Amino acid sequence: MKRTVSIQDISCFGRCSLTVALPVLSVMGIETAILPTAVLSTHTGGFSGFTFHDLTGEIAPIASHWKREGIAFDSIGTGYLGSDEQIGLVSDFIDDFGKNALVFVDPVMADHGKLYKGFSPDFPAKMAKLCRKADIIVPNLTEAAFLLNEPFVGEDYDEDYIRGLLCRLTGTLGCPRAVVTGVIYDPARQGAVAYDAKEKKFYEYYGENLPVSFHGTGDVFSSSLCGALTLGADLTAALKIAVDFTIDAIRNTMGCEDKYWYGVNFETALGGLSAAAGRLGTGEPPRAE
Ligand code: PXL
Repeated sequence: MKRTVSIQDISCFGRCSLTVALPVLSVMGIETAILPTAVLSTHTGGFSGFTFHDLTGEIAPIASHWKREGIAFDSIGTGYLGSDEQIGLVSDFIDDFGKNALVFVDPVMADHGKLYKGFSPDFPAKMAKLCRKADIIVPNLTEAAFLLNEPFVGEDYDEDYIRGLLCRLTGTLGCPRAVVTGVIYDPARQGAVAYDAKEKKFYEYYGENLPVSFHGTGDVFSSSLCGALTLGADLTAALKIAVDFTIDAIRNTMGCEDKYWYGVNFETALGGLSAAAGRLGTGEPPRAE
């Protein structure tokens, strides 16, 4: 069985970060350890008055205990990190545990052209340094612009822009693969485009562009993508699994837009994800059409 560790906060309510990653990775048949970086009553995007209990001081002691136990991981997945100090500690964790592991960094910090609440303007440069240690990074278009210190182009882009962005992400940040999410060329389709800088090859996969927006869909996408890659899927199969799962989850949440910040009903799409993950490596396509 593959083993992963997911490093991000626990937002107790509001389906994102660890409350998404743990069930998603588990249902894909992956043993999932967690390294919680903070406990919040809810995430920060849509609720007011949330609590925040910082767990930065726990990261190094947990890592040392795992070292003493000889615990190793097939992959390390990182998500929302609340401070520069946490980025430094996670970077040390990757040095200690990442030699034989796939290092998957989701540089969670921004959306819709803006940094999330609580992040200082110099945070993206620190996150860019962490991305250098990754095998693969998964920014949305806003995060990609912040990582590169470029203006956010909004919806005004074409295929050349996306391909250039991916080349700049891998070239400037120094990670071999990058995926950008939320790509829409044709208003009917939405998906993800990836670039493998060693192969000099692009990959893309699109599904239906549903006319709704919910909080937490990035975490649904990235945890399923991390799971598929951990199971040995190539980028073609992994993008399909993650995009299809995310769109299923969004479709199953339509009608709940009045509470968009409660996240998506990804629970109702876990059965399909489990089946798709189970078909990986069997020579079958990752998902029945
Ligand atoms: O979904 C990303 C995320 C994770 N964790 C916390 C957040 C957010 C986005 O707002 O606030 C605490």
